[in-house]
Amino acid sequence: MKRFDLSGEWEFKACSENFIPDDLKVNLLKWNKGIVPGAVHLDLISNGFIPDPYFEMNEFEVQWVDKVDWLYRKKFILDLDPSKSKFNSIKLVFEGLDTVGNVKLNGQFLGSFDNMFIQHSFEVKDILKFGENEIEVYFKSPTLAGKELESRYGKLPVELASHRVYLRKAQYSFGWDWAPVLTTSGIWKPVYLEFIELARIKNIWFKTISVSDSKALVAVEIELEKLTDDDIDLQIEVFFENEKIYERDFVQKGRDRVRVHRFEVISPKLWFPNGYGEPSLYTARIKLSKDGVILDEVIKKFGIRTVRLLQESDDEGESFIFEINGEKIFCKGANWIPADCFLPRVKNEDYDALLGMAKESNLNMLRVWGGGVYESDYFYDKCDELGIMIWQDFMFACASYPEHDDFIQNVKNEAIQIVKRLRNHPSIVIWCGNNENEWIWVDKTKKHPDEMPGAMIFSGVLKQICQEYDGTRPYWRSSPWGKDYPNSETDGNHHQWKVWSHWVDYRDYEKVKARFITEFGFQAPPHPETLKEVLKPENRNFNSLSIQHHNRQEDGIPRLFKFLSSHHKVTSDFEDLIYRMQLNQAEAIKFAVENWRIRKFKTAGALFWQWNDCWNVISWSAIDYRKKPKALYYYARKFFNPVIVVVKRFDDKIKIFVVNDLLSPVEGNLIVNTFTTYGVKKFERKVPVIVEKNSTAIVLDEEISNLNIAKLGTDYIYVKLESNGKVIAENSLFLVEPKFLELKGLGFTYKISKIGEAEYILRMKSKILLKSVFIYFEGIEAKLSDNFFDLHPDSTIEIKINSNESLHKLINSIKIKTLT
Ligand code: BMA
Repeated sequence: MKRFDLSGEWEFKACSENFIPDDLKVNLLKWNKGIVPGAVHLDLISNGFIPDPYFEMNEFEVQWVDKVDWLYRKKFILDLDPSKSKFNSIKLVFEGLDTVGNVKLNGQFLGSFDNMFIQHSFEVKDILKFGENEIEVYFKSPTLAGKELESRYGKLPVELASHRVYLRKAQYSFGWDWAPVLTTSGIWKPVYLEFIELARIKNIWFKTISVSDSKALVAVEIELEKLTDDDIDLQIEVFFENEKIYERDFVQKGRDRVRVHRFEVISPKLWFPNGYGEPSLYTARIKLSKDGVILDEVIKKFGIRTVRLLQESDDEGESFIFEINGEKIFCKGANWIPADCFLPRVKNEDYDALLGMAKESNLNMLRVWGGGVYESDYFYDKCDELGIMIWQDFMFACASYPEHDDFIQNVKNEAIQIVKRLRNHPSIVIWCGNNENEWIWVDKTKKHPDEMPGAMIFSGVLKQICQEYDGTRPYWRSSPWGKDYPNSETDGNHHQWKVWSHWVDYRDYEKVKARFITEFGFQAPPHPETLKEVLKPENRNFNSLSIQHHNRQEDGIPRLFKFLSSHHKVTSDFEDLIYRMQLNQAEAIKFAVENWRIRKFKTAGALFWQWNDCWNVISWSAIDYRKKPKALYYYARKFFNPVIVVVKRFDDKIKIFVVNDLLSPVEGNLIVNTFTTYGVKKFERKVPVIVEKNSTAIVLDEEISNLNIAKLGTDYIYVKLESNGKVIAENSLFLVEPKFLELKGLGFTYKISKIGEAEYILRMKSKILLKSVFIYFEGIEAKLSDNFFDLHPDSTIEIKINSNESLHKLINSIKIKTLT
C-alpha cells in the first residue's frame, strides 16, 4: 500500500458575500492561501483578514466566520495513469472534516459529510487522472446548518447554544464555561490518497483473554481489505524489547477478510497504571505479502492487562472500584479538554508535555471529557506508554440529543469507527456514554432519565456497540450516573459542584462521601505572562471587562474573590492576587483529595476538573494554555503521591492517616512536631508505623491538648513519615486559615549552584516557617522540581532547576515570594 500526501498548501475562498464585513468581501471571494490540516479561522488569521481571536475581546469581531460557507481546493499532479496501474483501488481519505459539507474530485461529486469525529474515505480510481487533478471541499456554515436542523426537528433542552446538539461536532466550539465561541470549519486532520494493490490491513486488535502469573492468553483480530480471491500470506511477529517472543504465518484464503488467532505469552510483562508498576508494551509486526512481495505492513503496540469494575454492595451502598490485573486501583487524576480551540494547532510535542506533566504529578487517570473530541492516536499511544488510564466519554455533553433516524445512524457509524480505532489501547479502561446529560435532565425536569430525548443512545445504541465491537472493558451510561439518581453519592460516580459552582466553600468537601468523583473543581488565574499575552497593560487588573471576558463562568471573578477572602488576605496587586488565588485553588483541591484518599476504597477515585486549557483563560485548570503550571500542579504531585500522610482535626482530636497505594507495605517512623511559625519546637513524638499494601490506616489518634498547641495564629502541627532513612511524605495542619497566621517571610538563605548542562540546584534554608514559597525567574524560562511549598523551621530544601540560561542570569532574575 502506498500513500500520497495531500496536506500542505491548499486554497480557500468564501462562497457568498453574506455576513462578511464589507472591507473583506472582495478579498475573500477570491482564492487565498490556506493550510491543511487547518481551520478557516487559522487561514484567515495567517492571511491577515482577522485578528487573533484570543486577544482582548476580538472574539466578538470574528463571529461572522462561522456563518459563512467556505470552499477549499487543491490542484495536484498524479504521475501515474490509474486505469493502467497495478492498483485495484485508490481511495481519497480525509481523517477529519469539520463538519458539514461535500467533496468533489475533478468536478465529480464524491459524497457529503456531517461528522467531524470520523474518517471519510472515497473510492476514486475511476475519477483520478494522469496529470492534473483538483479536489474541492465545500463547508457549509456549521452555525446555520445546526440551526436549520433545529428548526426542522425542534429545540431540545440544552445547556448553552441549543443548535449544537444537531451537529456531530466538538460541543465546546459553540462556547463553554471555559471556552470562547469559535465554531470552526475545515480539513482538520491529514488528507491523502491510498493506493491498494491486492490487500491492506484495516484494523488490528490485541485483546487479553486471561492472565495468570505464569502466562497470558492473548487474542489478535486482524481485519483486511482484500481485493483478490487469490491466497495471500499473513505474518504475525511479536516482540518484547527487541526480543521476538512469537511468530506465526498464515495463508489467508479466498475472500477471508478476518483472521482471529490466540496465542500464549509465557511470564507476561503486564501493563500497569502509573505508580503500580511498569506500563509494559509489546510490539507486533503484521505483514501481508504475495509471492514474497510485501503488500502492507503495520507495526502496532499492545498491552496485556485485565480490567474489572467492582460494584459490590457494602454498608454505604455500592462500590465503584477499578481493578487492574487483579489489584484495586485508587484513580488519581483530572479531566482532559481539547488543548486548543483550533485543534490542528495541537502538536505531538504538546501532548508529550501535557501528558508527561500528568505522569510527573502522579496522575494515573485522565478523563477525556464528552464536550471535546476523541483524541488523536498519538494521545492514546502516549497514555499507553506513560501508564495513564483513560476514562473515555463519547462526545455528548450537558444536553438532550436528537433521535431521528439520520442522527442515530450517524452516531452508530461514529461509535463503531471510534471503538474500532481505540479498543487496542490498554490505557482506555472504560467507555462512558456522555457528560452530565441525564443528571441535568433529572434535576431540571424531575423526570426519569429514560424520558430524556436521546436517552436511547446512551442506554442502548452505544452500549450495544461497545459490547459488540469491544466487550473487554465496562460501558457506563453517563458521568455522573447512579442507580436511583444520576449524581448519587452512594453508588456509581459523582460530580461534585456544590463547592464553587453553587457558591459553597471548599471545607464542604469533607461532607462528600461519594464512591468515585469524576469532577470537582476550583478556579484560579493562569500565570501572569499567559494573561498578559491577551490583555493590554491597562486591562491587567481584576476590574477590567477584558479580564472578565477571559473567565467564561457566570460570576467567575466574584467567585474568585469570595472564596479567596475566606482563606487568604485580599490584596490589591494583580500578580500578588494571582499568587494567592492559585494557592487557594491548590489548597481546595488538596483538601478534597485528601478527604477522599483516606476513605480508600469507599471512595476509589478523584479526578479534578480540569487538567489543561484551550486558550488564555481563568479556569479550573492545573496547567494553563501556555503550559505554565499553576500552584495546583505542584500540589498534585504531593497529594497524588503513592504514600501520603494526612493530619485532620475532629473537634478536640487530631487524627493522622497514612494512605499507602504501593503494592508493598510501608514501614517507618512518623515524626509528629508542633512548631510555632517563628521556629520554636513545642512538641515532638516518634510513632513507629506499618501500613499494609494498598490500604489506609489511622496511625495517631490523640487529644489536641496533648500536642501542646495553644496559640491559634502561630502554633501548627508538622508531620513527616520517614522510611529507610528518607522522608517519604509530609504534611501540616494549621488551626486557622492562612490569612490569620503570623508570618514574617524573613530569615532564610539560599544558593543556586550549577550541577550539569542546563541543570542547577537551589538550596534554601530557613530558621522560621516560610509559608507557600513561590520561586520564579523574571523574564526567564525555567522548570522547577517544586514550587509553592512550605519550608519548616530549621529545615533545608533542594529544588532542581532546568534552564538554558547562565547561572549569572538566574541569580540576577530570581524572585522569591512567600505568604506574609
Ligand atoms: C462540569 C463539566 C463541564 C464544565 C465544568 C465546569 O459540569 O462537565 O461541563 O465546564 O463542570 O463548570
